[in-house]
Amino acid sequence: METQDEVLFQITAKHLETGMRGFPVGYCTTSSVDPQKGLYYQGRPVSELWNWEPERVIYLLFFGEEPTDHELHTFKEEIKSRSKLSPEVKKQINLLPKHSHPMALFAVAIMILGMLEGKGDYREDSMNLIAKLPELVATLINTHAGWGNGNPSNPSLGYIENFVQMLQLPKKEVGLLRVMKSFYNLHLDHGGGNLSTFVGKAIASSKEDLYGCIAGAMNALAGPLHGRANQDALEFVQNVAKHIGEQPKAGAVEGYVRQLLANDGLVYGFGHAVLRVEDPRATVFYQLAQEMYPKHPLVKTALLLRTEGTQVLKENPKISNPYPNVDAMSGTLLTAAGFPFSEYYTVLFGFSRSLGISRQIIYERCEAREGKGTPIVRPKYLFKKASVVTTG
Ligand code: AMX
Repeated sequence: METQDEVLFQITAKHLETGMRGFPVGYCTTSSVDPQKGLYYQGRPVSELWNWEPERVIYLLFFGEEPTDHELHTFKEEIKSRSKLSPEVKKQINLLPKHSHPMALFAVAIMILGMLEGKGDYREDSMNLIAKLPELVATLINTHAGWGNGNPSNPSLGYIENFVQMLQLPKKEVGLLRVMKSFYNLHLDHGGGNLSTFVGKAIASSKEDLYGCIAGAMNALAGPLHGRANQDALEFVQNVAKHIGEQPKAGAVEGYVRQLLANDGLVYGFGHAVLRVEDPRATVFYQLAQEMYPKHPLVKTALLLRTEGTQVLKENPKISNPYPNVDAMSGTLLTAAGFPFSEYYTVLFGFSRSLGISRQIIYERCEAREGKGTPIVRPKYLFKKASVVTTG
């Protein structure tokens, strides 16, 4: 633990307008991100627990310890008993405009849930939100995609099992459940300072209720530099594959990336604000894809991008991290597993991340500073006269 007078970070003028990169602002009691080793949940590397039962990982993050079999059973029952979405919430989700991006619907759907079922208690609302998200997200995707009402909820199947069976997919592949479970487990939390989590906690510092905080956090996640990178990364891999054909070669991939960067393009799925190595979550997705779908043309392209993309990005010294991040392979893997609907990828990310954000909000509102909670967020901006903007 730090001593009260210890200098943790020095802010000089060069740190202004850098997105607060690396400024320590508080404690995170769920997870941490090491630039060289990646993500840890409660001190355990995600490489150890990505293929656990999702409810076990949720429990670990929420309560700080791996559950005993009895504790896990009781927790599953608790989630089951809270899981039903009311017909009114479903009706309102069905009425939302279908032409918008699903992330906009997701944020609004969370607000609707809060309006109709919010209790105004962070712990209670978090547990209800987590329990109801499988049905809420399945309802949202089914209605937005025009796939019909989907199968009724059956929480006895298991948390992600129930979610997948509620999706009214045109066709279900055998490997989808395994991929969805690993996707869910690996997106649950990512330290305290990632944008959506920080935004959620900043909103909570005004004592807004949990639903308002998570809806705001989802709007932050919706941006292409953050959560929506998983949708853009798949579209990027598809574009590369379209240009270089179904039998991709390293040289062609390298040439494509080089040209993209020469035109100031972004290599989606690469780079990170904190990590300085390949994201261990991406490593898991690469391994799964190689094991489950080695012949899929997009998998082959994404694997070539892993090496060639990194090589070309390394040549540019301004890029702090030339390695794949979590989004580099997740969409390609979901596509190979029979879920090629990229506009829903960020919703799947948010479905999972809502857990970590909710738990961190509980800490900041109900546990930090001996239960008093952290004060309202209020950083300082220095006045600077803006240059005159002329119109017309
Ligand atoms: N392709 C092209 N240029 C890149 C790049 C990439 N993958 N990653 C970084 N750069 C550029 C930046 O745009 C920046 O350019 P500028 O100086 O002209 O503004 C410069 O390199 C320095 O950036 P950085 O310090 O390396 O990264 P950052 O902390 O500012 O940004 C991130 C991190 C993730 C936004 C950035 O790497 C990026 O835009 N990557 C592509 C989008 C992406 O995959 N996002 C997902 C991130 C994970 C997540 O939240 N889901």
